[in-house]
Amino acid sequence: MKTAIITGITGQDGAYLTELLLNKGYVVYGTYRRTSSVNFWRIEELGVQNHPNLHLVEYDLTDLGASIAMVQKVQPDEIYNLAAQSFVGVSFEQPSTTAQITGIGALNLLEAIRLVNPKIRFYQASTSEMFGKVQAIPQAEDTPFYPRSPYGVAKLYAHWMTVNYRESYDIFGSSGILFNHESPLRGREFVTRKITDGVAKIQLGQLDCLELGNLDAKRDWGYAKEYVEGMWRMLQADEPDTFVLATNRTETVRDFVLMAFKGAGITVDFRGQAENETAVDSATGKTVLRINPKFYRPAEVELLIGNPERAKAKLGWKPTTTLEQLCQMMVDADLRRNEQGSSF
Ligand code: NDP
Ligand code: GDR
Repeated sequence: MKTAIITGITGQDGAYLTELLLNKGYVVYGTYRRTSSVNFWRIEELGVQNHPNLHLVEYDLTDLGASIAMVQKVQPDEIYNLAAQSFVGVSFEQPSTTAQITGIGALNLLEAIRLVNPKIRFYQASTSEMFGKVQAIPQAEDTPFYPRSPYGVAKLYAHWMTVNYRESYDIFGSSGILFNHESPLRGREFVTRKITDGVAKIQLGQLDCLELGNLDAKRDWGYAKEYVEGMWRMLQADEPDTFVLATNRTETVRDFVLMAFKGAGITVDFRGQAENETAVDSATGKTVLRINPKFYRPAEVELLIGNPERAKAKLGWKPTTTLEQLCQMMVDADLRRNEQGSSF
């Protein structure tokens, strides 16, 4: 029976990975931060919060001493570092906090592994945001990095630290460069969930109009549940490495808006341009989407599309859920939640 530490168990990926590892017979130590109102809604929704092999550990990634103590106490076989200040928009407002959590936080865990037991396998949640400004299409493991946000820069530091500890201390540290992955458990601040939640509320008469920023940004969106399987495969491989996980399909935010409205049975037409663009319900003539410039970012990542060939060849990993299926799954979940008055 293997033991794993998952940092960030209250997040989307933490919840799905917890479910996956418990199903595989692991003992899981899932970390969460102390706050005045900790929220375990995701692992509750997956029905794993009371699993006998799940232990919840209070832990803050920015504390080196706590990192060493936790690794010493748990003596895990594997550590999955999913905790981060993960919202790109907020990283422009809080660059220093983001650097501490998202960048130095990973280093703290690597140091803990080096000092306590260098045989522990380490997964670092790296991101397509490290590619940032387009240098190649599609982006693969050898594409040059050009991050466009304090979040992307902090993640790049953590990525290179993982590579450096692999090369310097022979630590099994793998870095998964994951492109956007979504699900009904996605936080509502991220654009796909914001859209599906807003569309569901509009359908149910609980909201008049959705407000978004840049509709032209293109993203390679996959299904989170499939991506956590890829994380696990990376730590079962013979050698540590860097892997891209992506679908190799890219769509605009506008395309996702259309898809979500369609999924809720509403047909919309886009009118106007740039900051004056709107979407109108073609049956009622009501404006159901407008642009709010406050959702634009100081620097934008315009186009992401990933090449997952290495993961396919070396890990046997490939995504199967289409964007249409994913979007419909999210719309249905948000229709159900909003009908029941759920606040998540
Ligand atoms: P979420 O934002 O849903 O979850 C982030 C988790 O990190 C939460 O559990 C959060 O806790 C925790 N956390 C934040 N700060 C700290 C801290 N100081 N100490 C301990 N824990 C902390 O992210 P996702 O699940 O979507 O993503 C998982 C990881 O993968 C992140 O590192 C993200 O940057 C990365 N990633 C995500 C992608 C995606 O498309 N989802 C793509 C590529 C990379 P709390 O609930 O208390 O805030
Ligand atoms: P991203 O995801 O920045 O790619 O980071 P997000 O969903 O926040 O934005 C995607 C694109 O949509 C545009 N956008 C908006 N975004 C938000 N959040 N809200 C809006 O109203 C809005 N309008 C337009 C954005 O400008 C952007 O271009 C996610 C996170 O999960 C990261 O942690 C992860 O590393 C990357 O995906 C891969």
